[in-house]
Amino acid sequence: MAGKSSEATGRVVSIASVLGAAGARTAYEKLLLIREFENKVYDSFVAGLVQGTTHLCQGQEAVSVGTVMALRDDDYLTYTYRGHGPCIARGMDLEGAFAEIFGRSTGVSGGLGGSMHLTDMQLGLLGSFAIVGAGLPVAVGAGISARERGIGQVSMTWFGDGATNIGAFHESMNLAAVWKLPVIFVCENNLYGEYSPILSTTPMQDLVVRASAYAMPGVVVDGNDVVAVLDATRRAVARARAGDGPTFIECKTYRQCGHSRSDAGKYRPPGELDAWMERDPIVLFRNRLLAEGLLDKAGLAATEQRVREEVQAAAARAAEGPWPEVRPLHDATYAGTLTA
Ligand SMILES: Cc1ncc(C[n+]2csc(CCOP(=O)(O)OP(=O)(O)O)c2C)c(N)n1
Ligand SMILES: [Mg+2]
Repeated sequence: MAGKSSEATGRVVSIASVLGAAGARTAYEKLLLIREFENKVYDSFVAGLVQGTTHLCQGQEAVSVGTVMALRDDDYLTYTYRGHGPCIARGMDLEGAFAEIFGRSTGVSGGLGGSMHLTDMQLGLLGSFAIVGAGLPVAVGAGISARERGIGQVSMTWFGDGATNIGAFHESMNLAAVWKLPVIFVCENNLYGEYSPILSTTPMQDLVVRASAYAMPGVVVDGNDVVAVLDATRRAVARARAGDGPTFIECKTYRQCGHSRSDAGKYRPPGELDAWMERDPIVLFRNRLLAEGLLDKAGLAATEQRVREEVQAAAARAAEGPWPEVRPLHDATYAGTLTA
């Protein structure tokens, strides 16, 4: 299991010093939004509303929130099939996200992509990638474009521990390092790739060593600590904006649910899930907010209620959306005209 943030990064960081009171409230709201959104996705799946499958990021929300909060509005993001977190943290329209997952034409990708293809170009959300590792070269491309534009934009890409065994990971890390591109590589090391424990597919558990193969700065952070993630990410983003090149951030974390909707996660050793549940990122942050006096119990409860209502209302509206027609599916697939 990951150590506390101070062990992982060598720094002790308080919420107040990194986020301030307003930022702390925003971070808590974003964490809750992602958790509630996915709870509703799960319920909707059981109710038969979800077209296709879903991959939940429950337990990994602090990675999404801590990294996205370090970004500017004009930065670029690529992520994976487990990509609800970065999208919601970035401010994706909730109704549009639900509608996409429900396969409705009012979805953010016209209802043609589902849970694994949430995009919004206005927010720099270039796409979730269902092919493991496929988002990294796209992020490097966005990094080249950012560098050419010369206004300090950065590109951030999220991927799992399993993706670090994919060729595209190594090519992307290499090119980004050689060309000193403004790319931040965020590895969500949740200890599993589908049903395989990391050490059965990868010769080491601490993936940060892979950054040194490309002479790239690497940092390990407690991925269940939103403050530690944000603190480390701000440094990486500052480096990138200053023209000093890419950084690899390994976030030690854990997915609390199975790989996808069809997986009950029974391959986990006894006690492992329980131990990680005690380090639930939302509970940890909630306790620290109280301890540092940044929100009282009434403030927390009001936030939780507001987020829950917002999510429920968005899902209800999304479920009323119309189904896509054939024409947009054709136009999104072929360059030519529909003749049949
Ligand atoms: C190139 C490729 N190989 C295999 C798969 C099947 N697959 C889907 S998810 C996954 C596991 C990836 O694990 P990891 O990168 O650790 O991400 P996590 O699911 O843990 O977030 C695999 C093997 C795929 N989608 N793409
Ligand atoms: Mg993994």
